[in-house]
Amino acid sequence: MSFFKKLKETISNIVHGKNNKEVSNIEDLLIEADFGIKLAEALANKLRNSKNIEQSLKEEINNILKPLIKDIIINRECKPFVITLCGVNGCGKTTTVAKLINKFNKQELTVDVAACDTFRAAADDQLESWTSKLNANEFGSHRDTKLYKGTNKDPASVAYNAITSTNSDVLIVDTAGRLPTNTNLMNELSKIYRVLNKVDNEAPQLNVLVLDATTGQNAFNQVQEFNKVSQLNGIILAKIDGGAKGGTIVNIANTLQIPILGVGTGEGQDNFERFSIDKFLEELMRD
Ligand SMILES: Nc1nc2c(ncn2[C@@H]2O[C@H](COP(=O)(O)OP(=O)(O)OP(=O)(O)O)[C@@H](O)[C@H]2O)c(=O)[nH]1
Ligand SMILES: [Mg+2]
Repeated sequence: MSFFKKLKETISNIVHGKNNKEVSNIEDLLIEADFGIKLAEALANKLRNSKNIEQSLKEEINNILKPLIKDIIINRECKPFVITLCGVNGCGKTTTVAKLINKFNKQELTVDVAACDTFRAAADDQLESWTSKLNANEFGSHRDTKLYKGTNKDPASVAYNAITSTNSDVLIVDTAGRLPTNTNLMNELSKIYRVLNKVDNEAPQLNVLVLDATTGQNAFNQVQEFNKVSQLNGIILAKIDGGAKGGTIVNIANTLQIPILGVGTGEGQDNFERFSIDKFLEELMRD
């Protein structure tokens, strides 16, 4: 049964039975829907005296999300404006690179990409097919004879070469997928940040975690662990077309207060939008 169906059932029991136990059922329901224990408790308490629980829940979620929904605004005075994308394997980073190049091109910004996923051989081809399609210059691919250092490229050296060589307005750094439990790979990521930061002490201007919106409770840990390596100042929710795990997203927003900078709505370069709270609530409350 969907979250909303269960919620409606519980609400109807409360309305008819005025049973206090049902209010704690709402808390359980919110926990079950991945809102996290603390937030579920806080929300259930707020809803306790509400005359219209469904409406109040929507308002509470709206209040949590609204201040965190932002667009990516490039500061044109800061050149290059560096955006790093990190996240677990397959979450949608490289596709997001393409979506961002496309978005910035429409704003008449020039974009370069640093191919810092040196882990997978196929990563090169995937990124290159996007950058050539979208006319973005790419640093560090195997066709980049000036910067390519053979196999076993150090991703931090690709990042260094890119930030010191680019003439573009924006530099997007694609990184390899990694699990936050893998210390070596997390150290490799922090080296990328350190190198960028050494060249420009404000870089990366945006440190974005790409999160697969369909990930359940584990998403909270992912965000928390990546945030420890280098403070995130944005989240992009990829694959929201696959159905978002609503509770987790509200819990992440509420607890970690990291801005949500957009959503991926498909596999194409145009499938990138501002996060819509209305659509999100509609999805969450769907029967
Ligand atoms: N439906 C849908 N699919 C997406 C979206 N974003 C990415 N994908 C698909 O998800 C798969 C993985 O996407 P990638 O962009 O390669 O993910 P990644 O994080 O770069 O993967 P690794 O580099 O291997 O860690 C691909 O098949 C993409 O087409 C999205 O917003 N919606
Ligand atoms: Mg990738």
